[in-house]
Amino acid sequence: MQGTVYNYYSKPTQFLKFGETNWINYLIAFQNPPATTAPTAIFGISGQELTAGSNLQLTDLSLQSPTSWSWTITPTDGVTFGSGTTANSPNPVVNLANAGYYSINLHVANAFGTDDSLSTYAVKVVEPTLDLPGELSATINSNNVDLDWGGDVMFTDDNFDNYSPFVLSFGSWKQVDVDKSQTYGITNYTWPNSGYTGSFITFDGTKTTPAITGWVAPSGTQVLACFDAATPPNNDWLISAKVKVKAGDVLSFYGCSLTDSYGMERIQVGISTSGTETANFTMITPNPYVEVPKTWTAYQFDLSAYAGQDIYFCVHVVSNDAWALFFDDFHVGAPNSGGRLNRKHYHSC
Ligand SMILES: [Ca+2]
Ligand SMILES: [Ca+2]
Repeated sequence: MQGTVYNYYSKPTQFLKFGETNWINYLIAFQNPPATTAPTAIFGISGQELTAGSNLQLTDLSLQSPTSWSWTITPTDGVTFGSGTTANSPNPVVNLANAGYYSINLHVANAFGTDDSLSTYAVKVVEPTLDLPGELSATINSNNVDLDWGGDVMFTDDNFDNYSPFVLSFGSWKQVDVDKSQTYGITNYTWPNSGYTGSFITFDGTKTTPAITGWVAPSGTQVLACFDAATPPNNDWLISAKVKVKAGDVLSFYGCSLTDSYGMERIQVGISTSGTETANFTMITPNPYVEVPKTWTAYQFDLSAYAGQDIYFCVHVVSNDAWALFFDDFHVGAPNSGGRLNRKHYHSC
C-alpha cells in the first residue's frame, strides 16, 4: 500500500474546518481509504417515486474502496444509462421509461473480495398525469400569448351541434342511469344506438333513416335526447361540469316532448355546490316535477343565490312511460334576449 496513512475511523481534530482550503480532500480521503478487507456494498438513490421517463441518480456509498461496480436494474425494459455513465460506473444516471417497480442490485469488488447490495422494489415509477384544460385564460404578453389553466374542467354553453350524432357520451357532461332500462325507439325510423340502454343520446332528426319531416331544433339540427325507459319510470341524470356563477347569471335551456300522446316528459332541475353525485343536488323546480310541452319551450332559472360560488347543475328525468324528451342550448350567463322561441316549433313526426 502506498500513500499517507490516515486514521480513518476517528476524525482528526482538524477534519471539518470548513475554512481550510483542503478540507474536501480530507473528506474524500475519509470516505475512500485504501481497502484493507473485502468491500461492503452500499448505495443511495435520488428518489423512491419517479415519473416515467425521468432520471434516477445512483450513488455508490460502499465501504473499503471498491475498484469495480456492476449495477443491475430489473426489469430491464426501458432502462437506459445516461450522462455518459454505464452499468459499471460508480455513480450512474439511469433513465426509467416505463411505469412499474424496479429492483436495484449493486455488485462491488476490490482486491480482497466482492459484495452485493440488493434493494427490491427500490423505485416506483408512475405514468405522468396531466390536467385537462379547465379555467383557460389567455394573457397577451408582448408578442406572446400566455395560456394558463386550472385542473377543473368547466362547463361551457352547449348547443350539441359539435358532437357526432347518436353518441351516448359527449363533452364534459356526466350521466347517471339509475333505471338501467332499454329505451324506446321510433317505429319506422332507425339511427345508431336506437333502443340504447342509458340516459342521453345526441340526436339529429335530419340524420335518422328516413329523416324526420319538419324537424326543427333551437340551434343547428342536433339536440340532446332522453328516450323513455321501456321499463318505466325513467331515472336519468344529466350533470354539468363545474360553473363559476357571476352576479346576474341564469341557467337556461330549451326542452320539448316528442309527443303528449303518452303524457308529457317530466324533469327536475337541481343545483349542487359540493360535487357531482346525485345526492349532492338540491332541486330548484317545484315538487314533484315539471312537465315539458310538445313544442320547444325555454326554461330559465335565476342563479343569483349562487353568485361567486362554483356550482354544478343537473336535469333529472323522471318521465313515466312517455316517449322521448329533447333538450338544446344549455347556457349559464346573462339571460338570453327573448323572441326566438316563437319562431321555433317542433313538429311531431
Ligand atoms: Ca335510463
Ligand atoms: Ca342544437
